[in-house]
Amino acid sequence: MQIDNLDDKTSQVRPLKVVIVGAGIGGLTAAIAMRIAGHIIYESSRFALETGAAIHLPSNANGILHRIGINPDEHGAVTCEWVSEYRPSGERVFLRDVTGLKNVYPYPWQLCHRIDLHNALKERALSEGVEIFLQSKVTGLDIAKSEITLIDGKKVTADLIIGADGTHSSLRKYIAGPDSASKLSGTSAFRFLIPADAVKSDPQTSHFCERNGELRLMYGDSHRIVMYPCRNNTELNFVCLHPDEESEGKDDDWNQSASKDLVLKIFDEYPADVKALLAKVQPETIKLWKLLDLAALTNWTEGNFALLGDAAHPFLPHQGQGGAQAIEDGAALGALFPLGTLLEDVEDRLKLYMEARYERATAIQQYTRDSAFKTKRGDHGGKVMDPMQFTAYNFSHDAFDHASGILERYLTSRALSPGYTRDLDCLVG
Ligand SMILES: Cc1cc2nc3c(=O)[nH]c(=O)nc-3n(C[C@H](O)[C@H](O)[C@H](O)COP(=O)(O)OP(=O)(O)OC[C@H]3O[C@@H](n4cnc5c(N)ncnc54)[C@H](O)[C@@H]3O)c2cc1C
Ligand SMILES: *[C@@H]1O[C@H](CO)[C@@H](O)[C@H](O)[C@H]1NC(C)=O
Ligand SMILES: *[C@@H]1O[C@H](CO)[C@@H](O)[C@H](O)[C@H]1NC(C)=O
Ligand SMILES: *[C@@H]1O[C@H](CO)[C@@H](O)[C@H](O)[C@H]1NC(C)=O
Ligand SMILES: CC(=O)N[C@H]1CO[C@H](CO)[C@@H](O)[C@@H]1O
Repeated sequence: MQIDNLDDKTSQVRPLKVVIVGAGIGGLTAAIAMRIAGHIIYESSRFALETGAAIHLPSNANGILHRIGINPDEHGAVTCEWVSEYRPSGERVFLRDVTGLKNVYPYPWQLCHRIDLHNALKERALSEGVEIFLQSKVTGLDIAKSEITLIDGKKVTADLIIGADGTHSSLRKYIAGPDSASKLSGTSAFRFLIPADAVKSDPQTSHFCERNGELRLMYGDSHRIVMYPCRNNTELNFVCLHPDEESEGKDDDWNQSASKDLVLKIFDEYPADVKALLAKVQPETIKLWKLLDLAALTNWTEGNFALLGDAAHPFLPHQGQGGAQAIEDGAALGALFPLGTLLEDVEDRLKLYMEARYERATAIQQYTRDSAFKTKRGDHGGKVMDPMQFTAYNFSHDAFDHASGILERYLTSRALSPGYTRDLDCLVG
């Protein structure tokens, strides 16, 4: 990674030099949102671990994407039209038509392939002039010096450093101490995609595709299958949750494989049509993923450094808000660092970022934890939750407007404080 001196000679105010560590969903959103605000951003990451599977874009995240110039419709996103819940016996608990949500919330609730979303963010960031340096693992941070160290030993200083390096964050410990690594939650997931055509063409499974845009939850006591379409309804995304001890995966590997036999064995209590559905998976595409969790950190910021996304608040994937909350963090930073932000204001702006984001992200993090199922090794979950219960709170929030309001109130009250009213004397001569 290489840093040039990119001072903007045409502007009186030197743009802040912002370094973002990690070009995932949250880091890229922050880069684009802050770039639009006029700053110069650097990203360091590797992209090597991008894998398939889909992600929720609820209204609250979808609105942010539109605001930064990304229309998920153009990237194969499918609007969620139905939500259903089934028991492993096949018994239907409910089927809800959620098309009416479009009349309530400003943006649709969509389902998007993660790679398609990531590519869209990457392209948008590059077109905004964001520089992304790959293969640039960050290995150290000195908050007092506002400096990061790269794997090759090179040091880079910045006016603002954002740690957006995901759930396995290596920068989190600089704020939260050595015991802040994400912990195993006791739950693992198989993740894979199955082409919709393969499901439609088999009479035993075609009914799984009878409705477009259906989020189908097949929930047992300690086994859950979550199925939803992406890529214009041409692919079905599966997340098959189960207790860790049934698959015994490795702890720290996003790209580990598992056999089809193991998937079918663990979901053996499900009816024949569900097993016929699961059996359509191409074995080499099955990924096994151990879900990590972390108690809420007390603080995400110190000096001119802040954490964002999964680095600040890793999520269990039970409410489809993990990516969305990372996107909201990025939007809030964009709102709080408009062009002209002074270096001396950075630290206070990051405190406003905490104020804008902490309560909401932490509440949603707790909600997803509660809605997990109980496992032998985990110490959470088991509360009976209506999966639709918190949509209102989660869906109508506009993270950019919320943070802008906080900034406006802060600037107004600061302008009235003694240190600043002195500067107003010139107006009264
Ligand atoms: C491979 C993968 C697959 C996922 N699949 C799903 C899914 O299917 N559905 C879902 O809801 N959620 C999924 N998640 C989680 C979800 O994407 C996150 O909740 C969301 O992306 C949070 O965004 P983030 O930017 O905080 O972290 P991430 O998107 O995880 O991005 C972190 C980035 O930091 C980079 N990085 C890490 N360490 C360093 C370092 N030391 N130096 C430089 N760069 C570093 C990583 O390479 C990565 O690009 C997945 C995450 C990953 C990493
Ligand atoms: C992930 O695993 C597959 C095989 O399962 C392999 O082909 C691929 O190269 C791996 N990707 C990474 C980034 O390791
Ligand atoms: C999905 O459909 C849209 C609109 O028809 C199209 O622009 C887009 O390329 C398609 N995307 C994918 C991933 O199939
Ligand atoms: C977070 O840390 C910063 C800097 O150390 C401190 O000023 C701030 O008060 C802390 N915020 C909270 C909510 O503890
Ligand atoms: C986690 C969380 O804050 N959930 C909220 C979601 O929305 C409902 C309805 O508005 C609230 O009552 C919950 O508190």
